[in-house]
Amino acid sequence: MKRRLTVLFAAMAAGIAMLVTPGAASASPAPYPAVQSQIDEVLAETPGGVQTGPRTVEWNDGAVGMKFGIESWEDCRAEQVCFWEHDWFQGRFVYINSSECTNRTFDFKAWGFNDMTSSWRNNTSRNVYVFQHDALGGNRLWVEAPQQNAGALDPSIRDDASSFYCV
Ligand SMILES: [Ca+2]
Repeated sequence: MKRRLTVLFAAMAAGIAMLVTPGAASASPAPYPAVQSQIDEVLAETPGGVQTGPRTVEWNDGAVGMKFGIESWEDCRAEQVCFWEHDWFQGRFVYINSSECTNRTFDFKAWGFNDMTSSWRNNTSRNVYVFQHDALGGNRLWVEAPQQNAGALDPSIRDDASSFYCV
């Protein structure tokens, strides 16, 4: 948090400097330019998504969301099931509240996250069943027991998850 504030203050200072000297050379970059372009991409391909913060897109009134950049294990909150883009809970991740996912089927493509999961955390009391193709098709790739996680999926099942449900 402290580092983010430092970055923010630096950006604010740069902005003030530009106001004082309008002729100054190039503008300083936005704090998370790469993140915003990733968010724009996801919004373009997933109807119903709403950007609710500098690093957050939400669906279904916030019951499902995606966060981008500087993510970690702790970002998966209580009563959430989370799927990360990279090993060891890095990169963008999708989270879904347990009440939303229970006894419903979801396709990752609804959030621009098809075939992208490399690590996961199940921070709920539910079991989660993950499948290879849309609508629980293909092989069942793995089962997430309550309060379990996987930091690095086997290459045979990494980047293959397309749908899941929770019970
Ligand atoms: Ca797949």
